[in-house]
Amino acid sequence: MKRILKINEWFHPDGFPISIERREPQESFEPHAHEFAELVIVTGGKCLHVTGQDSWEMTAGDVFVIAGPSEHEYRDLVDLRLVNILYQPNQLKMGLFDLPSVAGYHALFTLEPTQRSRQATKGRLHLNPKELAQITELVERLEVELKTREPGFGFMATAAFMQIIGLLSRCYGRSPSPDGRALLRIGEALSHLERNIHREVNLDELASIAHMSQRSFLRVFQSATGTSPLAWVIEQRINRACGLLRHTDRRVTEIAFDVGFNDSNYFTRQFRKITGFSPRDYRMRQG
Ligand code: RM4
Ligand code: NI
Repeated sequence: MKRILKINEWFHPDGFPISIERREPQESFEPHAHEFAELVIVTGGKCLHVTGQDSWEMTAGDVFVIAGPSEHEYRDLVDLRLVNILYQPNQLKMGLFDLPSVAGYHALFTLEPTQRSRQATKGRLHLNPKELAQITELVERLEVELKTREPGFGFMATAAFMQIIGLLSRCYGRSPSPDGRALLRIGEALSHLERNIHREVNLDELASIAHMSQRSFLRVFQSATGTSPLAWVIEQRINRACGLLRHTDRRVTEIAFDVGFNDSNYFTRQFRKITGFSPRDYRMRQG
């Protein structure tokens, strides 16, 4: 049976959703998956990183995210050093403000990890020494907050974490690897969808942003996200609707229009399909 690392074993009992595990060096570790997401920053040495059927060599500067049910393992370790930032994505507002308009954010935090859970995918982000030094400094700040846990640490730690993901998302945009560029182009399309979530965006528009034919765009999109552009948009809209149902007292029909639907019955059907509840029941349970 495969080992799954549990939230209650790897996070502080106070429930704060970010935690750091430094491995200097990383010892060999059996194949495992996590109940949380893991942002891995390789700071030194090398090894063979095995995910599913495939493996690749990783070295200092490599950064990748393991999320969802993906299994991984390190083999042939040669003085490997890394920092694991463990986080619970559902407990954090990851895509705050304009972060979703940064293509690298989608590529690193959603596209690579979902692709990796279905097929072996090498991490494409490789930091240069200057970038690695900047990230290391932010990681140290995060670490101090998590260690001292002084009043306000939750806020300060979250701020440092956000700076880390923001900077990494930007670095991804400078990623020269060809595979990385292909994912970035899908990331650009996702940014565009996100910015225009209130209107219908057509396939033609998306394909031209991604510099692909409509056919290859659909294929690459499906392989990177596991879903179609339309389904992706609906899911984003329903996510937003969930937030509005929880945090405002706007009426369901108003919310349907707020998030970009122009038919509230259709909204209710899609909402039930994705969450399992009607918008009203959802609000009652969450409230
Ligand atoms: C291990 C190894 C694993 C990570 C745990 C938290 O040493 O780095 O990948 O999931 O730590
Ligand atoms: Ni792990």
